[in-house]
Amino acid sequence: MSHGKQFTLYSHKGGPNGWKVAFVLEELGLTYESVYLEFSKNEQKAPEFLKLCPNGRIPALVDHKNGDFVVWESNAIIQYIVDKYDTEHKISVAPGTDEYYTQLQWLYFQASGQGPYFGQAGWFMFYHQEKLPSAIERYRAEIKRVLGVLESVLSKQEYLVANRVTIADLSFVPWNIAAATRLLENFDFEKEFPATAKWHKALFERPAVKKAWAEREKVLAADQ
Ligand SMILES: N[C@@H](CCC(=O)N[C@@H](CS)C(=O)NCC(=O)O)C(=O)O
Repeated sequence: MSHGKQFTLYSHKGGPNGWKVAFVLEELGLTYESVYLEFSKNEQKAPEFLKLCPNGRIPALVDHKNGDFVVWESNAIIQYIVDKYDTEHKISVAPGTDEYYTQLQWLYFQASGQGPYFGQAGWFMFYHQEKLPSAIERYRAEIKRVLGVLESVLSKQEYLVANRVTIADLSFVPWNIAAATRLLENFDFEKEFPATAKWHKALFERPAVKKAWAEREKVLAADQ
């Protein structure tokens, strides 16, 4: 490690999953160096990266303060970060409490219910070699279903856990940006899911989230 920062974050400039880790590191003021892998060169499947992350996908995090400990899977990464370094529970709840399992519940739901389905919508819209309208329709319907689940809860409470922002909320931000901006057609977020849109906007306006997202825009623009 030559950069002198606490963490190395293996990420991708465009892909949503690395950015939620950046949000959490920024929220906690932890130092990190991002290494952006090039999917066009298949760097995420290169032997050096597979040694860190056998799944061959970003993100992966190396904690240089903890003997170069490596963790991958974005929600496992953010759970690791807060369990170890958010001891004041600024954006997390205390391990072992009931709320901790509610937080875990939303993190599992994000990783199994939001990420893969929103990702498949993107795949069938932008990358699949054939145009398969039924597949696009299926995953778009699933996006709306997931937003409906969030709406049913957020219309009764401001945040998912403990009445304040936690990693559970932050984990949904990158894919909800994709839903709001490019995965759905003729979509009026505020009208269809008002409480979820309000929650999403509040999260997106947090300085840590804005800072990480501005970095994303900067590194993407540099490639143009
Ligand atoms: N469940 C994983 C998903 C990771 C994932 O799908 N990452 C994408 C980028 S956002 C990736 O690395 N894609 C490259 C590939 O599949 O080869 C997580 O949350 O970390």
